[in-house]
Amino acid sequence: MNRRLFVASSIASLGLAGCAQAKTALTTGPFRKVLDAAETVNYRVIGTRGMARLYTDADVNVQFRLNGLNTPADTLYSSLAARGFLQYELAIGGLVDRPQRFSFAQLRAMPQQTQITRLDCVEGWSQIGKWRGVPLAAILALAHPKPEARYVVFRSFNSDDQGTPFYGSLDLHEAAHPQTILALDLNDKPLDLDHGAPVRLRIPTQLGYKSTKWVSRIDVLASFAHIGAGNGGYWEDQGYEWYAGI
Ligand SMILES: Nc1nc2c(c(=O)[nH]1)N[C@H]1C(S)=C(S)[C@@H](COP(=O)(O)O)O[C@H]1N2
Ligand SMILES: [Mo]
Repeated sequence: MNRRLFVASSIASLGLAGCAQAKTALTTGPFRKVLDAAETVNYRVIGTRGMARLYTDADVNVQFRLNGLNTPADTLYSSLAARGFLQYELAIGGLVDRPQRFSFAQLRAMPQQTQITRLDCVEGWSQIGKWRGVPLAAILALAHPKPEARYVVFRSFNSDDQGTPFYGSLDLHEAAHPQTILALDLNDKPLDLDHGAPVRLRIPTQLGYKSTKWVSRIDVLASFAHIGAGNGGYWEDQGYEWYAGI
């Protein structure tokens, strides 16, 4: 039996509402230990070398379901959105030889990949979407990570109701996976605000909570121990596994 699905279904069967509400229950106690042990097995044994399944246009969920924290409503995000994200810039920094800044137009002008893939939420639902965007590997190649770099950390424009900022991370290997993209379009239209405009991560080889919406900047780092509560992401800080390969 696939351990990863086992862990996902254990979470669901505990009645924890996955990404939308789960808070403290997963972070402490014996269940936390089970998750940690399963995570080690998943990461070592299953790995991230496979390719996510590709679907066809006929499979696409046109009304793509939404999940997660609220769409950002702060003045910075709203003013960028009001001008069609023309002033948006995506910075790539940290342990790189050549820090980069991309305007929205520059991102659009780069070679794009289209993929019809399924987003699997840990809450137990899936949606198939036609995603189009820039392979993250291309951006990392331009930035040229230093030898000590291990992780790619994605900052987001959104925060939860307590003001805790959203972030996520991948290791460099997962980040450079050929199906990991910075998506600009969903179902042949520019991403709408709710689905993560102007730029969201789309990583179909991992559970939905790793596909950070509303990406505001990217840093290449040796460790994520000093970000948030130190577990590599907002949902990971709530108790989800850092490694979420499917
Ligand atoms: N910034 C940010 N990205 C996020 C989330 C979030 O709360 N904030 N939720 C994640 C979760 S749990 C899922 S399942 C997917 C849902 O993507 P969708 O709303 O486009 O369906 O976004 C992920 N990305
Ligand atoms: Mo999710």
